[in-house]
Amino acid sequence: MSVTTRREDNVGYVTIDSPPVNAIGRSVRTGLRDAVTWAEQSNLERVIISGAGGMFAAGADTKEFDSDPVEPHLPDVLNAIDQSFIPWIAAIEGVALGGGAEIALACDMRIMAPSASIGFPEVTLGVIPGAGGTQRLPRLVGLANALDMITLGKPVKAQLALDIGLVHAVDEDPVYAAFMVNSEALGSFVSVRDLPVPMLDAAILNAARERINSKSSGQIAPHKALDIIEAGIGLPFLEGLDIERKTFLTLRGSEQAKALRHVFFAERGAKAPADLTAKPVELAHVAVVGGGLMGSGIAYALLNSGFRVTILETDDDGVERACTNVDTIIAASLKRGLIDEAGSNERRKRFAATTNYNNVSDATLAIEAAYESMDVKRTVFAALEQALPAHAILASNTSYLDLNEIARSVSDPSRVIGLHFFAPAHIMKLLEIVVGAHTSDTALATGFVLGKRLRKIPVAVGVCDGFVGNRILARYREAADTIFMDGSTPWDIDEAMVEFGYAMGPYAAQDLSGLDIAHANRRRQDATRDPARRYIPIADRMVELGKLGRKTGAGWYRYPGGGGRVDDPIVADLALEEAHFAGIKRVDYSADEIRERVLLAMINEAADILQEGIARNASDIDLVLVFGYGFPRWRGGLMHYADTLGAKTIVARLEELCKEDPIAWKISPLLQQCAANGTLISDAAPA
Ligand code: 3H9
Repeated sequence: MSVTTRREDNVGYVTIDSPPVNAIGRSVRTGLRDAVTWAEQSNLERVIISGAGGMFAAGADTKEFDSDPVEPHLPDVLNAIDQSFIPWIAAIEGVALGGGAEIALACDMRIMAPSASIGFPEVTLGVIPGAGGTQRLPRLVGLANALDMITLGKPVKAQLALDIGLVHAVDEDPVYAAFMVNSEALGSFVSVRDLPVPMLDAAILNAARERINSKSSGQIAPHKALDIIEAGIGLPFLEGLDIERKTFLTLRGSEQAKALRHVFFAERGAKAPADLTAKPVELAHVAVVGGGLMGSGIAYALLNSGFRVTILETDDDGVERACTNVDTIIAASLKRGLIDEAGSNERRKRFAATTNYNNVSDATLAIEAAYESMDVKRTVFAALEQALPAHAILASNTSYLDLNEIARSVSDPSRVIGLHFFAPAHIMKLLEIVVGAHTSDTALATGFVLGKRLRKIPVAVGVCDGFVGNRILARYREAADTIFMDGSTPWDIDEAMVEFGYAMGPYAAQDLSGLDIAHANRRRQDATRDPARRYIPIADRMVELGKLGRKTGAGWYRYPGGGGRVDDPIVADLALEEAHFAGIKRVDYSADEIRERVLLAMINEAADILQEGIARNASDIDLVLVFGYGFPRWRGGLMHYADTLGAKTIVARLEELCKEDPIAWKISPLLQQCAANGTLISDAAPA
């Protein structure tokens, strides 16, 4: 019963009822097709279509995209609605997305609730609208608006939908409003397909093409959407519909669409494990230790989710700095229209900064974001143990330090967990939840609940140097530095990775975060580094030269006058020198070779991470890389990408690379197993 029908007098009510999001699968399509026949046979005066549970429809059921399309097909069902002699009115609450929005476009009239939104997010799943969206929307809202909505995939709110002519009215009760529409007015509405096509405007098309090139580089679907919209302008409606359908079906089976579907479902799967039944600690007041950029970002994220927050600092200057930092974020959010005046005042009321640990005696969670030093952490945790209630959870935001050692600073280490945020903490979606040797299920459950309340993507990870994300990042940089020293330049490596789909390459990214952080890590690792492992000294030379990145005006690149980056021949010379000292004969790597080496190094490390149980599964690694480290979403994450190469191919290539350096390229046993068994890396589980 995915679609229900009922009549009251001569009005028919058709309700899409397919929880949780009214996705349009086969049974909904069948139900809608039958509803058209029912309405016509019942000789109704009008049909009002809405969605159950306060949600119109979330679009096609994307779970069906992995199998062949099955009749009835949505475009045919919508053509039947469109051509019906009974007027249909779409009453939209919640969201009308993708195929849901296309249902609305096939109706004669559309009414939205003020809080509802409507849009065509198909390109975010690597496809284009496949049930008339590319042909009906330009007729309804004009070329520029249609290109914006379809190629960017961003839904619009009711008021904007009204302003651009996408809907006829906005009403608190759209179903009742649809019932009240005057019959004469209803009869005067023209079906969207019969509206004139917009003029072909080269300037608008070129602007959209440029925007796609800059914002959606590497992605096929937005370009295809533009092409089909453009082609539709010169074609009769049904012919336009036909090329749209063919393109939709081709894209549906493409690698990019599969990758984007994988990330979509992995994101939704990022939740507490089903067997985690412990009750989380109740959270109302959270203490944050340290009001630097990370601590204040965490504090703001907490304020945004309704918590009372107190930042703990060591002295008055620290308190003042913390207040200024949080205030700056509040003011920026206000300026960007993310919150209003009342919201900013209310957040300020829930915030305090102090040096007095007694002020957090009712906090049930503390998140330490202090300086990355084990001594500092030990002192902080001992103080937190004294100040907070005995059941409170004590979390560290450490990026690299051993959580188990931190936990030893308190008498009950089961209270200690890692909550690794990514800067800026109020914006970045990833949250690594670090599970220590003694972390209790209560602490873990609290971490997941917090992640959900902060609307982040929580991923449980185990303890090791760098956890999942920074450990792979370290290998990424090591591989890049080796390529640089042995025959390339930072700018060639950056360009190769941007071509792969990263917004910026490893060197440009490091210039942003600063070379000193990785330097401090290398010094920390000196004592435990395998002495037989090749060490690339160029980054140390950079620090000696004071080239720490953008903040010093020069890093891997130069930033003359604080402006855009330029290649730096001095940096290129460092590699020549070091290669000369080491007696290395440099080679000229192609962009493909650069990408291959860097990505294989990351995949190999990630496979070890999975085998060691530092990550629970391959999808979690994909989430970490996509949401914390800029790995292109449309490649599906590192492990999904690895499967597109295939474990056999990867291992064969790693065997070649092993001949160059058997330590750096030591092949992960997990990859070897997958290659030998012919199984997917994404299906592999920790040993
Ligand atoms: C399309 O329409 C193509 C057409 O043009 C052409 C057709 C011919 N399918 O996100 P949530 C599941 S392409 C299947 O946590 P929220 C989701 O996996 C489609 N399942 O809730 C989760 O399952 P679980 C274009 C779907 O309230 C549960 O529903 N449409 C779909 O935070 C709850 O989801 C889109 O791209 C789906 N389409 O957000 C919209 N959508 O509980 C995609 C959701 O087992 N969807 N599920 O983990 C969304 O943006 C959000 O889910 C939505 C709700 C805003 C609707």
